[in-house]
Amino acid sequence: MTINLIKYGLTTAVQADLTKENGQILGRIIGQHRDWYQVITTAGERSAQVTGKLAYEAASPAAFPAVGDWVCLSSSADNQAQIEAIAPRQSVLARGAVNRQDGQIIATNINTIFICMSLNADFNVRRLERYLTIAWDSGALPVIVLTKADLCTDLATKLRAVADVSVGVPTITCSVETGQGLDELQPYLTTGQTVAFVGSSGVGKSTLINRLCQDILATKSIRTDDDKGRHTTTSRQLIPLPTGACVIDTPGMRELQIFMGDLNQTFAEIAALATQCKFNDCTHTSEPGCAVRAAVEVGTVTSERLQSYQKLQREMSYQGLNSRQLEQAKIQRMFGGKQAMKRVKQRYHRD
Ligand SMILES: Nc1nc2c(ncn2[C@@H]2O[C@H](COP(=O)(O)OP(=O)(O)OP(=O)(O)O)[C@@H](O)[C@H]2O)c(=O)[nH]1
Ligand SMILES: [Mg+2]
Ligand SMILES: [Zn+2]
Repeated sequence: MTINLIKYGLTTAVQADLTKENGQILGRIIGQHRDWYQVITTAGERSAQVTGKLAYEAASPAAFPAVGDWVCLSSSADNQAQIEAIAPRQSVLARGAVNRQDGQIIATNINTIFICMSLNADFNVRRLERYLTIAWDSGALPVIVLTKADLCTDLATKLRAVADVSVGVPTITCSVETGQGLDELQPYLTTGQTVAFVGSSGVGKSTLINRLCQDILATKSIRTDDDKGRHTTTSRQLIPLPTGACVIDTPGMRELQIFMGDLNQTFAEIAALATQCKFNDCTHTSEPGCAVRAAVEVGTVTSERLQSYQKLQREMSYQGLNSRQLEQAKIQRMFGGKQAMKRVKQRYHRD
């Protein structure tokens, strides 16, 4: 059996970037489990572990392979495949800061991120802002995929709410029930492309992926298990599509934490207004001459939007702080200023 790795997203750029040593073979991580990886190679699927050297030298979770990585494999004496090296990553989608211990890579080497959100119960633009922020930071292109259009009765209102927080991001409205909008996904699903599906649990990511597979599989009259999409996804996996692209299915994340990400891109209008605030370091809370609060007052920016921005900004400002510094930053925010901080500390010391 020979597998054509082009179906798994191999490009000449990847090949040029990778330095394989004698005897090593090329593979792509298609599944990640507790302590082993599923890797696809021209000779088929292999289960593999990282070498002791790679694990020993790893300074953070980012040093370990993730789904989407191109890797160099070797075989040990007992024919167990070993991951010796990871090729430079073209893009990294992550929650948390990947150079820290609590960071987590969701997928790598992706061209497009389908941020999936359903048009019924799950609809929440505040959550969309979070996903957009980590997507902008990944190096891949975000696309908003609004699912379950068949269950939506106020589409125009919801589309306006999405447009308000996602200037310039392509938005596709679709339904697996009616087939609406599915063809609009196709331009992102051509040969050599890797697309990651992210979004809350139950929005229909796996159902959509199954449908994208089945459309062609059906012409080959292969039946697949109809129920497959109804099961919640438990691990990330990379799947080649009949269109030539490959997709990464991910489990819905309950609470999407961000410590990094380009807020100024997600909140472009607030960033632009902030340049007109009287103070450079204006927090848009109580400073005089604040252009952002002025905009909230006249209604060009909603107060929910400003609150969401400030909340994410606070999360991000904690990035890179250790737990003690984090506590201090919180106390500082609660009590304000250095003097207050001093008083709080003195009180603690006395006790
Ligand atoms: N009415 C309707 N239901 C849909 C549509 N797409 C998916 N569903 C249903 O939504 C439910 C959840 O779909 P999944 O594909 O498992 O959701 P998921 O995003 O993969 O969820 P996790 O794997 O838990 O992250 C299933 O019962 C689907 O049948 C749609 O377009 N319309
Ligand atoms: Mg799923
Ligand atoms: Zn301001």
